[in-house]
Amino acid sequence: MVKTIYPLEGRRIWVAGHRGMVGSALVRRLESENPAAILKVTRSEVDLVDQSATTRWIEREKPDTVFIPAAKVGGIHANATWPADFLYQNLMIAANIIHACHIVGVEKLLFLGSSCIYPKFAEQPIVEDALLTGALEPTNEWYAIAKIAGIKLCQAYRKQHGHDYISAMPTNLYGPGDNYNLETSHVIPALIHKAHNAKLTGASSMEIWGSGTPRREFLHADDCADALVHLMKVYSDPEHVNVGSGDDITIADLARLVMEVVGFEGELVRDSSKPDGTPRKLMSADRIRSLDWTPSIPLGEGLENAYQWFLNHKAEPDT
Ligand code: GFB
Repeated sequence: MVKTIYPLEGRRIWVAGHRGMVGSALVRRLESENPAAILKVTRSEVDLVDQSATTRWIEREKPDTVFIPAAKVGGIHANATWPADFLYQNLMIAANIIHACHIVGVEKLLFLGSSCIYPKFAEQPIVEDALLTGALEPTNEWYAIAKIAGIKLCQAYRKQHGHDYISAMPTNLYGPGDNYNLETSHVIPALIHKAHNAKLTGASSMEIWGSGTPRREFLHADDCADALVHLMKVYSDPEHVNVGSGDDITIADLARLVMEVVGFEGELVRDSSKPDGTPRKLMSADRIRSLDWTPSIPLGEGLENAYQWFLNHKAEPDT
C-alpha cells in the first residue's frame, strides 16, 4: 500500500486554470481533502501568459501547493491551424508559473502534460521512458514541445533548487465542461455534438474525420482529477507519470458507441480529406498502477455523463 507523503489537508492549494475541464474537475475533487483554501483566478483577472501579472498574483496569494492544468488546448484541427498560439502560450504558462512558484517557495507543484509528448511511432503501450526517443506527430508537435518544456522545467528546478515539482501526462480526456465546438474540439465532444445534430435533424448519416482506423485511449476528467490528487499526495520523483485507462479503441468504434449513447441510428461516413494524426496512442499504465491508482469510470458510462452535460448546456442542433 503506497503511503501519503504530502497530505493536502490545511494547505492553500491553487488550481491554475480552474474553469477548464480538468481544472473544474480538480476543484470538485479537492473539496474532500479539507484544504485551507482552494485558490482560483480567472483569465480576465490574471493572464497566465503575462509573466509579471502571474508573478505578482502568486507572490500575493502564496499558495503552498499548485496544480497546473491551465493550457491552450484543442483537437487535431486546432493544433494544426494555430501552431504559434499553441507553442507560445503553453511555453509561457508553464515557465511563468513554475518560475514564480520557485520565487515564492511553493512546497509542491504538479504540471500537466499530454500523451502527444511521445514520438509518433512510439512502441505501444507507451512507457514514460519513450520521451524524446523519436520524431513527434506533426499536427501537434508545437503543443508537445511546450509540454515537454514543462516537464523539463519541473526536473530542472528540482535538480538545481531541490523543489518537489512533479509532472503527469494524461491521455485524451473528455467529460463535463469540455469544448463542444465542431472545428476546435477533440474527437469525443465533436462526435457527441455531431450525433446529436444528426438525430435532431433526422439526418441519414454522420461524418467522422479521417479513416476511422486510428486508435485512442480515453479517460474521464473526474478520473483524471482523482489521479492527479493521488499523485500529489504519494509521488515525489523527477520522472513524469502517465495517467490513462490502459485501454484503447478505434475512432470508428468510438463513433458507433457515441451514436448508441446519443440514440442516432444512421450511417457513418468518413471524410478522408481530414488528418488521422498519430496512428495509435496507448500509454502504459504500469507506473501509476504501481502507485495504487486505477480509473473507475468505464468509457460507456463516461460518455453517458458527457452527453448529459452537453444536453444540459448546449442542446441546440447548430455547429
Ligand atoms: O481528439 P483529436 O482531435 O486529437 O482526434 P488527437 C483524434 C482522432 O479522431 C483523429 C479523429 O484521428 C481525428 O482525425 N476524428 C474523427 C475527429 N472525427 C473527428 C472530429 O469530428 N473531430 C476531431 N477533433 N477528431 C490531440 C492533439 O490529438 O490530442 C493535442 O492535437 C492533444 O495536442 C490531444 O495531445 C489530447 O488525439 O489526434
